[in-house]
Amino acid sequence: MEQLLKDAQKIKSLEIQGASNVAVNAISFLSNYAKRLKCENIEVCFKKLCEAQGILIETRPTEPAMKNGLKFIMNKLEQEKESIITKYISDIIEKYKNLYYDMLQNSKKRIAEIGARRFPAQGQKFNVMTHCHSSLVTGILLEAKKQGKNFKAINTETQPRLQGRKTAQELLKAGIEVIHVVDSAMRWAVRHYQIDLIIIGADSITSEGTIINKIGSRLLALVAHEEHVPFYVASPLLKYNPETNLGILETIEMRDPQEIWEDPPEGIEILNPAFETVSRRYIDGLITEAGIFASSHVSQYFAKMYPEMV
Ligand code: RUB
Repeated sequence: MEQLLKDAQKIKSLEIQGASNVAVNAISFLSNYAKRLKCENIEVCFKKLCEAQGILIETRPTEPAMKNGLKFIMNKLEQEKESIITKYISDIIEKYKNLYYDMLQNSKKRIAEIGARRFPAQGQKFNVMTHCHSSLVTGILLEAKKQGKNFKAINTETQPRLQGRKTAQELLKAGIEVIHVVDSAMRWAVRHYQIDLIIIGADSITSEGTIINKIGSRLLALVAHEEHVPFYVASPLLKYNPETNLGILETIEMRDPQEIWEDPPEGIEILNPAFETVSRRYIDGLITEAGIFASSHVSQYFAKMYPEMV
């Protein structure tokens, strides 16, 4: 358990960051934990695995791709419980971990292909903007670049953890022209660079088609609305939170105030919400592995593609 707690801390502390990355690592941590487990019988094994699942889920409250992945593995295990031989339990977990990993990777590839089609043909100028760091968004931009499309990327630094620098570095490395601005310049940048398209990632999607992403995302969506710039969200369907369909509200993670001000004078309340909602009204399309559609249709597409996860 000690190693699992250390692994969980890597997610909690943001050493491992970004919804997809968090999901991939969390399922690996569960699988590695299972390999280290020594249990006398299957019941004890299940109890320990459920405990580990709970610890991992609690690291980041707004991450359904992780939660869906862990639940996918545990549900599969539950279905096969009667026939499992205790010493082979880790092999079964590894198998379903790999299956979920492949689902995420295949989605990512497909989203990159679909998203890149939104960029005009080679030769035409195009300015695209993003916020924070999303591997789905960088995947689209890298694919567009690979296809020889000509564009500039404008990105925000993303306070307080500056994930925007990661985006800027990845794009630069791929030879993409990057303009990096402070978050409060996002409105200025949209107008100044006459942005043609905005794409952000998502941490969670609710049954109404609201997306939850890094704080600042709603501001960018409102700017897009005001300036008539198409606003897209790139996300695998696996970030849909099926519990929202049952009336449960998605949780917005509040992070340590020290990320904002390490040593503030006494008497100041500092709040550090990690994420915020963007209503479907401001989203022109959700770019998923099933295609581009209105975010309000997410639950139907999710049920169609991943029926056993509903
Ligand atoms: C990262 C963030 C990203 C989404 C999507 O927040 O908001 O836009 O997680 O990432 P944090 P991806 O740094 O707090 O985890 O598209 O890679 O899944």
